Amino acid sequence: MKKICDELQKAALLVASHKNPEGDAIGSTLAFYHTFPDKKVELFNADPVPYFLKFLPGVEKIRHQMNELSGEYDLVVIVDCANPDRVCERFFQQIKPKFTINIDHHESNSYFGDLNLIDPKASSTGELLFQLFSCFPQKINSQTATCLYTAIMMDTGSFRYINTTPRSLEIASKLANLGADPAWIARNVYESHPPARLILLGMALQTMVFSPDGKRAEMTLTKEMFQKAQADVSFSEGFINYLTSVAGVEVAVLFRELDKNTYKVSFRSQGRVNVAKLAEELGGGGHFQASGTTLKGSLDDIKKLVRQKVDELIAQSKNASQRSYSN
Ligand SMILES: [Mn+2]
Repeated sequence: MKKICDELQKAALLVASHKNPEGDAIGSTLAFYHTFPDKKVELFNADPVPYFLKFLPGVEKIRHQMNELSGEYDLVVIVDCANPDRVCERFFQQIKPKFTINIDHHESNSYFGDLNLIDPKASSTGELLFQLFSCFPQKINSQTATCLYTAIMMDTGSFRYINTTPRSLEIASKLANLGADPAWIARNVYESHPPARLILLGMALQTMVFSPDGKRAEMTLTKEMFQKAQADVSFSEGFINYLTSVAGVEVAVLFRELDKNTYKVSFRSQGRVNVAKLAEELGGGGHFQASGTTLKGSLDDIKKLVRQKVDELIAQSKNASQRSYSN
């Protein structure tokens, strides 16, 4: 952390995070912008900012096309990315940074930076950044606090998942003291949806399937449903949580059509089954309680494979005790 703090003081920065961004990716990216108001800080994300994060201060500063970036960078900071191609294809080939700092909390991180700050026990990258920014003499300002609070709130599912620790709660409390407004942030993230989101949710709920023992639950979203509801991908954020809200469900699965015969498969665990392991077996990655992968093939074949893998894992985890996050 000390070494990273020293490097951060030296040069202009380019900060980037993973495509298809959520609160931790965008909040962590923006936090750098607000932490160094007197220095050139450029921000990049390959995909647009989802509507429920547009309230965050500074979102308009994020560039989305690589040709909008000024080119030569001495120092690039990558946040919340387990590996470099999560940023986007050809990012590193095109940018060729002289020095890369990698800050993340994914267990599967490949340590691709010249300096790596990786802590799988941290709830979020936002939590790590709070600790990092505490190295600087200046106080964390209210914009940074808002961005970091949003990052932690979203990655802990509003302080409900097993990554909600005394430390993450303590940091959230400190951020509230530094100017983050929890009620205002929650209203913007969770209660500012367009009606089309509920139309899409209605369609998704009709596709619900439970396994006979009720431990596996799934839902399917097709491109046709998005068209009918006039919704884009960001409208389905959080749908999978409706499945884990059902008593007895251990693993929830959401199949989302990306293209003909290509599906994004997302997993959520109620906390007993490690879905990071599941996603890795299927070529993806993520966290103990939230993970995903992309699979090719017919929807029927994909469902068959996924159901078998999920059921196996649930059976294997039969005697596993509740995972303690501090282990
Ligand atoms: Mn994260």
